[in-house]
Amino acid sequence: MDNPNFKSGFVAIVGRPNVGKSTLLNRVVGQKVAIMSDKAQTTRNKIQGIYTTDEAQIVFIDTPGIHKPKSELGDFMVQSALSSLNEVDAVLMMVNATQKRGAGDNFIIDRLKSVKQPVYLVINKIDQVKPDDLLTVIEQYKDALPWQEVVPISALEGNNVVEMLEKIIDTLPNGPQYYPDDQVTDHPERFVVSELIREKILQLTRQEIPHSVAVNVEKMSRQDEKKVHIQATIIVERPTQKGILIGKGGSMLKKIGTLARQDIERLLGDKVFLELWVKVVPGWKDKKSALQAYGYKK
Ligand code: GDP
Ligand code: K
Ligand code: MG
Repeated sequence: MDNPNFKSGFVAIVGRPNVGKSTLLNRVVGQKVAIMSDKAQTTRNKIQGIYTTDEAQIVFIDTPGIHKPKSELGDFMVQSALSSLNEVDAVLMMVNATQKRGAGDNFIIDRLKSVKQPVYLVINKIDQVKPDDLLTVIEQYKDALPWQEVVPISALEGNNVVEMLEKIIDTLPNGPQYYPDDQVTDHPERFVVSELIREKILQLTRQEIPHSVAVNVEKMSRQDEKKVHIQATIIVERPTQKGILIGKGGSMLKKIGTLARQDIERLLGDKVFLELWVKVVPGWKDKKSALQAYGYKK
């Protein structure tokens, strides 16, 4: 039976890099869909996480950090973040409770001034601050915009997250359940898989491999009932980067593959055979056609 009181809507999460947007999304949907890293700019595409209860459904859009573009790819990121704000029912502006309000926060606040939908200020990482310091942070932001609510949370530990979701649901319009109960993301599994591989590259190679690395899942097919065969290409800009990624006797690539495979197996609930290749494409991130081929669409 259709529930006429069912509420639903789309909610964008904005905030500068590393405030905890992906962590919140992962907590809310209870599955690893947006990659996490202690480095900035690991989220490039809009990733939707879907939260469904008996009464409501929230479809989250995890936007890349809004910041001044440095390349074609950077420009894509800003455009994608800004355009999503005009298509949603509410916006969560996330800030870091352990840091002072800075230029990066102000840049985003300026852009939110034109948003008509309710904007919530979500102060994250409260597990790391004393109550008095939290009050100081609230003081810094409370008059910056006509916030719908100011909500302190810990995305990592879960403090106040359910309460925040209930507040959001209260202001959502009545509407249909857009996605089935068991769906947590509308991105094809391929994209999530490529993001999991990219996450391992960034974790294991530290500074040597820049964020311009791309991962393209070429093939994903079920070999038999219990095994999925995945073939993916890692794209870098220089031969030296290729060397680092492969490592001595292939050791680095093997490490990346093992860690990524474990995460992918958890995601798919199946055994996985993962085959990784490394390819050099000079200057790929400034080429629009390459961006499109690797799945970054405007
Ligand atoms: P994003 O760039 O905004 O998506 O940020 P991430 O979700 O990737 O988080 C960046 C870093 O902050 C990661 O190391 C997270 O583990 C950490 N982090 C996120 N939320 C919290 C939190 O509530 N408390 C603490 N202590 N760390 C957090
Ligand atoms: K990040
Ligand atoms: Mg992120």
